[in-house]
Amino acid sequence: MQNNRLTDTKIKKYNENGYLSPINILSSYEVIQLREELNNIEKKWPNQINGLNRNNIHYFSTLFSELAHNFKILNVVESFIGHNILVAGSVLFLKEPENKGFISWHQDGIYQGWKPYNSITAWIAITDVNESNGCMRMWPGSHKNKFKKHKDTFDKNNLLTRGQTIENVPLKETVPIILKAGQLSIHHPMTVHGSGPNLSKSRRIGFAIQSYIGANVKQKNGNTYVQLGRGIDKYKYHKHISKPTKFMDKNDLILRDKANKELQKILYKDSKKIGKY
Ligand SMILES: O=C(O)CCC(=O)C(=O)O
Repeated sequence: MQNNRLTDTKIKKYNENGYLSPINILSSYEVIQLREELNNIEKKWPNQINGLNRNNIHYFSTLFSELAHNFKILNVVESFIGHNILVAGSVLFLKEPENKGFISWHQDGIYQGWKPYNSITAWIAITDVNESNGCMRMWPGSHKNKFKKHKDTFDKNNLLTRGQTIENVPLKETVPIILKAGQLSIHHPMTVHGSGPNLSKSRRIGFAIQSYIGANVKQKNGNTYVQLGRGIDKYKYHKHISKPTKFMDKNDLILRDKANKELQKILYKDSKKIGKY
């Protein structure tokens, strides 16, 4: 990798498997800063990152905003969705120690409303992640077979919005995504993936930019707010917002609330019920 640009072999691997990992992004100092930022927010404003508010922390945390706009991540993402990149959302995937919370087998693109599917999820490990603390597992090649049927379960331990689940995934074919804190894993919107509970004694934290989209991508189920990640947006399909300039700015929080309400409408379109997130 040169200047964090992926080699042709790596690009081929992503196209074959529908995911790529691990990719080194952050130093241990940067990871510690992010964890401290989270601890601070949780201590003083826990409701700002709970439930629906696990979405879009990068609207009001300058540190997480910098992460969503990290040039190394953008260099990776550019190889797959092109130079004109929009940051269209983020999610904190936090698993408490010895907790039943899990993520069922699913494909990200099914309820996101993007068209065309020129998008990518970038998942950054904020702690080490492994099989005992509930790392993601990917089903290689599953992105080539379009969308599969998802059943909404609303299981109380499921950390997905609707508890949407694909049945009969061949577990033996799935691969654990083991990462050191600061490493990145990326996946295609049609790649089947999920993760088990955290059986360990410490937290597992992931931050997903979900998603980076190409400027040519429309939202067919509602409104999405975006930030320009790189390049230009000649299409202007979405409302552009600025990056935060200070921590916990009131106006940025108001904007984040609006964005999350719009996101909820999209993710629960045609659902009989609204879940926790
Ligand atoms: O954090 C996890 O275990 C799963 C996250 C996920 O499903 C995603 O980023 O698409």
